[in-house]
Amino acid sequence: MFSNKETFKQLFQENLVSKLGKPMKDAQKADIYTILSNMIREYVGRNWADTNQNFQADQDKQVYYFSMEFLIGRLLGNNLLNLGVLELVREGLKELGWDLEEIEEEESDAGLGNGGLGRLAACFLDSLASQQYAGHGCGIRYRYGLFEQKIVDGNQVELPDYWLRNGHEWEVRRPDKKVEVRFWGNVEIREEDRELVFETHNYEAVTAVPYDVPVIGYGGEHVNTLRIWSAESTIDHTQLSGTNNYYKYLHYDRSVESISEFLYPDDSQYEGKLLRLKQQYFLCSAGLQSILRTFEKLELTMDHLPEKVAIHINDTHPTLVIPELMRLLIDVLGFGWADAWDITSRTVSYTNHTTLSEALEKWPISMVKELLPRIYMIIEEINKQFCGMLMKKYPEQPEIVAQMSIIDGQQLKMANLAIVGSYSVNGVAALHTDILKKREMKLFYDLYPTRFNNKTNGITHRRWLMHANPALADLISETISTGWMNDPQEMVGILKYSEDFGFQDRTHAIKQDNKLKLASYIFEKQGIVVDPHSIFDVQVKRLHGYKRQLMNVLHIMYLYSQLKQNPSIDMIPRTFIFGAKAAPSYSLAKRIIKLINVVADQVNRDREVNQKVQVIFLENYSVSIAEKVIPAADVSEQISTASKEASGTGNMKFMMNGAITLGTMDGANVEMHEMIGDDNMFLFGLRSEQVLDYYQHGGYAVKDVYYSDARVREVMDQLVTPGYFCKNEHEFEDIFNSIMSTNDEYFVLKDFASYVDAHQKIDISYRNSKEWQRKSIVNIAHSGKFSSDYTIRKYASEIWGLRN
Ligand code: NBG
Repeated sequence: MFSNKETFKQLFQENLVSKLGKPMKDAQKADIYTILSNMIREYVGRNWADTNQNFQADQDKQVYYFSMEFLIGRLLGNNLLNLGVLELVREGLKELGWDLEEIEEEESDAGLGNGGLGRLAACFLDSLASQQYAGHGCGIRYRYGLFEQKIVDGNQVELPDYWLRNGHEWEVRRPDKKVEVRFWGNVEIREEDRELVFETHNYEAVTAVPYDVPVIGYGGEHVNTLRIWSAESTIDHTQLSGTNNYYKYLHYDRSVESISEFLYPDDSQYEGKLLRLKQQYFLCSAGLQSILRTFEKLELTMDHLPEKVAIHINDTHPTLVIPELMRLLIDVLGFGWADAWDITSRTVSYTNHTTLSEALEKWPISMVKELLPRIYMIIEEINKQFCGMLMKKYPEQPEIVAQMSIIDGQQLKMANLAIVGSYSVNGVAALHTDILKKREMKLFYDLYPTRFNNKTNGITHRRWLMHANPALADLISETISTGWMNDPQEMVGILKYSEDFGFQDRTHAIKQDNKLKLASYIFEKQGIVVDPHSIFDVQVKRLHGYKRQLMNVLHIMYLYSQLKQNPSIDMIPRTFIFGAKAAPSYSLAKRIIKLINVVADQVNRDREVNQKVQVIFLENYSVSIAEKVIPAADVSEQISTASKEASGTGNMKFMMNGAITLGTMDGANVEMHEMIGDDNMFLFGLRSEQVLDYYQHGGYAVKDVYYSDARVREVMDQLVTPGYFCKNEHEFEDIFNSIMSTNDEYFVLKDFASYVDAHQKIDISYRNSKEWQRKSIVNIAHSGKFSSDYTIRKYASEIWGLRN
């Protein structure tokens, strides 16, 4: 179908007529998008079916990646790329009068995730399929993705993100594969043939209907599945009679549908809602039932499950797979406890993504007991046996048993359950794993030393370089040939050109072109003309205290006041670009968004200053905006308080696109530094051991810094003094207090001086264009190591035991 441009064009036009009844001249952009994506889905249908057939025939071990979030973004461009027909289609469409990039804009972003954790899951799917692993995603088909952010008067306003408005061309509804998930009820325990039998009565049944999305691997032959579940009511409409029943039914129907209604907009903050618990169990139960069904086709006994199936849980959100698998094995399939536990704990593995205590999930016991009575009984039993073992091991230390217990007073600690019930626990960067082992999870590490391991995150170079920055990808291929596409570490081959002026000029020209494109996007969206020759200094990520967007904006306020005092300061013009969503309930984060916007407004309007500094807040940061902004960045701000950012993945995307990191020694920045050294990034701030030491001793004396550093005092005071940035002293008072009265939890003031210095180094370094380009090339050259292809290979061999 895509064998050459002419057949593509012809088929495309035929499809347009047969599917939409339109000739080419009447077609709209949306029609072009619909037809094109439809054609691709049909085209991959065969390989999709073949991939599944082969799995069955070869009895390959399958991995199922359970995640409450898959931030997949748009699929059209990437699917064309992976199928190897991107250029053919681009040219074919052009001849038909359409621009592929504009058509891509027609697709709504599937925003089924919050940030790094969800995007990681999406990169992993791409790497699994592209390396022909049998690895599938298991998630929820939320009707509303992460909220759409509007900025109104500088404030974040959240609107529903109805991403399914125009349908989702990539999915296939599979009603034949539906399963039932049960909530509430009461458990009856009986004895039958001297065995205990558990039966739940008076439960509420919900139908889980899967929608399958093909995950097309690079080369197009291998197609895995992302299966996302939707909740539907179970009652047969025809059985309803009488008004009362009708209203009862409506009520039930609403409550069922709400299960897959929306994604919780929290990032690193725990939302303890009943509905969220329902969502988690819904995913676990539906996903597991469908896995067992597939496994049964192999006609092996269940004790072979761990040889044929690996279930991975992305953070603790899907931890209920552990008791749910126990339930299915014991109550449905008749296994005894010990065998069921053996199978379960050899099947499940777990990734931890954070050490922030507010993000560690804990559920109220009363809620779990009521909503999932049988599951709760199983968790209680797991805990009883686990604590029994601990008491024998630590007879004199009840405090250790108490700390490790899964049930803690009135709460269920999900991380403890996840560790106890799985055979592998991994952190997402070397430093993070180290902190888990030595501090946060030390007791568990002492108990199960071989269970813990590190898997540094990665990003798919196909989306983040080949698709987002095709000119750079072409230049690399032209220079070292195309081997890097399948083995991205080959990109180190461009190192030898890092001092070649011709090569430098070309990378520079590509960056410049990307900056121009971003500048026109900004103009189109916000009517602001930015200087494409200024340094594009970018911080895009979720808004959170520890990520320290506040430090960034305080530095801009400092620059502003310097420029007001002396408008002729010699500095390279700088455009500071932000993009960030705040959890709707995180009020301090929302105040910081307001502050950024107020500062932006003041700076951009001030003619004395705006030739040198401009500030842009990109509304509604999303995967597709990331694809525009990252290739255009000169400086990548990765400035979290050391020890707080588990890994970061944005840092890797920027590096791959030649931006230089301004960062702390945190998360994966540490591993970037190991490869490229001090010369090729701008490091500043406290190290993680220092931060952790301070925490142990109650923090540092914030007032000392405030009183001793006049720059700090000036910008802090501006937060509570009417003037350039605030209308009245209360407007940003809570931000001021968040630092001064919580003892600056995130060390914003403590790191401020070294952050200012680092910015000055950037200014000096950028003046030497050759030197800057050299640094940029070194970054690109070494970024291949962060391709998620390698990360996935490690998961596959060291955790899942998959063959490739
Ligand atoms: C996030 C971390 C990031 C990390 C991603 C992916 C959560 C709970 N954690 O540092 O904050 O890069 O996970 O591992 O979202």
